[in-house]
Amino acid sequence: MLQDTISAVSSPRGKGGVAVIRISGSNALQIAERMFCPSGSLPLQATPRKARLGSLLAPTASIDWSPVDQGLALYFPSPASFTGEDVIEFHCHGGALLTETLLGATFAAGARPATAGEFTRRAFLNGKLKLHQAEALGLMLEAETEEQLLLASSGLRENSPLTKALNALYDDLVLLLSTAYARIDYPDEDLADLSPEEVLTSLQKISTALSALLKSFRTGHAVVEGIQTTICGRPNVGKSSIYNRLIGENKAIVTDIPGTTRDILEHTAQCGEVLLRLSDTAGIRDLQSADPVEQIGIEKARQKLADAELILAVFDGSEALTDADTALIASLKATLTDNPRAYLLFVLNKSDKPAAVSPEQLNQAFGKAVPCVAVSAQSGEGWSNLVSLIQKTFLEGLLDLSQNAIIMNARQNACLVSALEAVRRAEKSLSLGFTFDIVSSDLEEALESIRQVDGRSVNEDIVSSIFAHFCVGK
Ligand SMILES: Nc1nc2c(ncn2[C@@H]2O[C@H](COP(=O)(O)OP(=O)(O)OP(=O)(O)O)[C@@H](O)[C@H]2O)c(=O)[nH]1
Ligand SMILES: [Mg+2]
Repeated sequence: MLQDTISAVSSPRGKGGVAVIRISGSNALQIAERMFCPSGSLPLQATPRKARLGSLLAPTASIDWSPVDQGLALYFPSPASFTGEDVIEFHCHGGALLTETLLGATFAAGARPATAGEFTRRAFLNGKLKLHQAEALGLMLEAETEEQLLLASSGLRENSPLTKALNALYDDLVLLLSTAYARIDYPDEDLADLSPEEVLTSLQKISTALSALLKSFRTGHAVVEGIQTTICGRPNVGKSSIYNRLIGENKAIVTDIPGTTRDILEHTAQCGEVLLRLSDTAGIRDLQSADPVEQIGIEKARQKLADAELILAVFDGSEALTDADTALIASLKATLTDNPRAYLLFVLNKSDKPAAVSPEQLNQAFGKAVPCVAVSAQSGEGWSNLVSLIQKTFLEGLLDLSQNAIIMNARQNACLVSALEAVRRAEKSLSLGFTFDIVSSDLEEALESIRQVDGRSVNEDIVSSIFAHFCVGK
């Protein structure tokens, strides 16, 4: 499969100033010679990595191969190209029909249509990109926030903090394994390498590094996927006003009539460097005092709490706590038992008015201390405290996205969790005095998990699923 030559339009479809057609594979140059006539005497082959002006030819319905455009061609000989294969790029005028006609010409000259992500997949298979770098590239193409872009561009660098951290773990594990194997193969020899105590110290160093890396997933997840956030509270406390201020638009209806919001409203919001996937919900109160439509809304609000990662429990700080508030606080205790990953934050809204509730009262009702911020959704008072509390919680102090090694997806996280489990098993075996052959099988497992993160060893189905998310032409 890898020997065939693929082509695709690498710029977005539709009308544009310039379009880029990319060809990769062993016949790329031959195809370019069929469809590109360079100006000047030198053939394209003689000028690698240089933009050459010339005529672009294509067969049309009425005439055989003939010039259809003037454009540029670039020839990147293997292996110094994006895919590691011979690559040709044509830059033509960006007319939709013109681009399709030229793409058709590449097929007529021997290329086949590239599948989604196939150029990047070839780059990975030819060792030009590690798997986690390819994932960073995927994030770069999808990035909608500045933070996602920063994380992606850092992850894409050849010497990214994540690559360095993975390489260090890999090298340490290989060194330990070679020690273990030397001891298995030559048990009677007085080997000058690591003693069991030194191996244990190295294992502890590896597990500390793995734990630190795993902690960074909280940040990666907050930046890449966003935090599922549910705003809840009794009616009229200002949930929708908080939602509107967070998203920066007046999307939710705000009135002084309790029970205004019925359906769940959803939107993303950038909160400092954290992306929130926000849900505004119906005010939760005793079902008997709600009409049938509101009752459905209350049920939906409760369901939204079950899978939240962040719960903003809102209270009207200008009014004494009501029965509905205390009932909600009691139900939140049960919610956190069922959904322990949720992070609860109390928001005392309407701080522009005289305070009638204190954080201590809320803590007392809840039974333990919960972080609390006083804000006014109306005036914006206290807003920066809310943003920095959320940011501090989810970024774990890893604010420099370009400098810290940050795991950016669940696949990388799962591999590193397996690596840590295996290293911990090895530590335990060693401290219990087990032989090196037991320890080495755990170390092999840890090494295999690291190999899966960067793609040194990875299952074909996983590779296919990663590249299937890319667009055609990438
Ligand atoms: N003074 C003051 N009034 C506020 C503030 N936030 C919201 N309000 C007012 O409180 C009332 C209710 O606001 P909403 O945002 O609709 O409250 P809600 O919790 O979404 O209400 P339901 O959807 O009915 O559950 C409106 O009259 C708002 O203008 C605030 O910070 N200060
Ligand atoms: Mg509302």
